[in-house]
Amino acid sequence: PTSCKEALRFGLNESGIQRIYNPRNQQTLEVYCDQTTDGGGWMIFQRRRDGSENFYRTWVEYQGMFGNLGNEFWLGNENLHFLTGSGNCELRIELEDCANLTKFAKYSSFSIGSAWEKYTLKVSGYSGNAGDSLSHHNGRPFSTKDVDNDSSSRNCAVANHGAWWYTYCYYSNLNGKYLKCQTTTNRAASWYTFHGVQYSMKFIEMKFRPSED
Ligand SMILES: [Ca+2]
Repeated sequence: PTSCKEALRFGLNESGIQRIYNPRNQQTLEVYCDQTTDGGGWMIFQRRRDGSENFYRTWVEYQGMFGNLGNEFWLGNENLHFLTGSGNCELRIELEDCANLTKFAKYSSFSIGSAWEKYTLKVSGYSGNAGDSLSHHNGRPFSTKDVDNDSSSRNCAVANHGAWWYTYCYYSNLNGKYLKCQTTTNRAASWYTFHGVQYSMKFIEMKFRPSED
């Protein structure tokens, strides 16, 4: 399969690690598929759940994959570009707060640009109950602590301990610091329209799937 959605169609309907064909290098790529949420077929590209993984990383590290697919990880900007850049994808973000309240944000259109385009985020078509804290970042290039592409005179990635499509600086910071239940720092892995920009989410998952066959 070339996607978790295609894997689902092939009958691979259990969530977990799946090998797919990666158009980037014509080789197989291990990914984590969510085959149950909202119809399934989602390829997870980011998860935070216990703070065990370091997300305060460099541009080169974010280009590749880091972490553990079974726990916390980033699938890598190169993979994201090649898996989302060629067609229409939907984006879904799961969030859970420290009172175990879960919410989600869904976008009907999502893609990540090439390295040449600095992995620019294209996102639109919000629905869900977490509020829209990502459209603000539409059209923005990716920034890391060592590559400042934000629109602030400061370095947003350093100031907010993350890596994101920062403006000046953010409405969401999901690669920020994992500080379970802490609510007093701009470094937190936060989603403004859920609990403000200083609230570190307990659980985060970011996932996409092709929007049509
Ligand atoms: Ca700056």
